[in-house]
Amino acid sequence: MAFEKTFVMIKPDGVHRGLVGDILSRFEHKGFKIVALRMLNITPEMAEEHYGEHKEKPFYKGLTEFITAGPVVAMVVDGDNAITAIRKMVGATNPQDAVPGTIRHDYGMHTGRNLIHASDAPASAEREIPLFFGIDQILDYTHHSEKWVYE
Ligand code: 3AN
Repeated sequence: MAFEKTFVMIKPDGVHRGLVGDILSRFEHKGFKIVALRMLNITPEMAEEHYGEHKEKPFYKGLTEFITAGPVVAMVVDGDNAITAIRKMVGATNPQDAVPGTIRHDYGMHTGRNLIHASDAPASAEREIPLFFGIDQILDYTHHSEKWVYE
């Protein structure tokens, strides 16, 4: 098994549409462990740091306006192969290309309202987690049902 931590963020559209509980429960029901969770407003500086790689793209301005337009729910999710597995649960960037059963397909319509962010690689998770959480905010505990999730 390859246990790893990934950064996940429910964007302002997910919060305003009342989907926080539904999205969180998908990760819980799958068997992932939430080890850090906070609600916050993203500042323009944080948006620039988080989405810095897209700075030259035409959608950058709209993206930073959107992500700072309301509260987000940030979390660290832990589990076997978590980065790849959660990207699969999230689905393609454009909800219209996302496969049924994924979060973006099931709840979304357009790329600029695609509800959720999840780290796309170990290097991204390592960069993104410290932008939102201090080391003492990431909890180390054993899930009581671990032996019923992992063989
Ligand atoms: P993903 O979130 O699927 O990893 P990225 O990293 O390519 O996608 O893009 C980050 C975010 O930028 C997306 N979640 C989406 O909100 C926005 N974005 C990406 N491509 C476009 C686009 N062509 N038009 C508008 N927004 C976009």
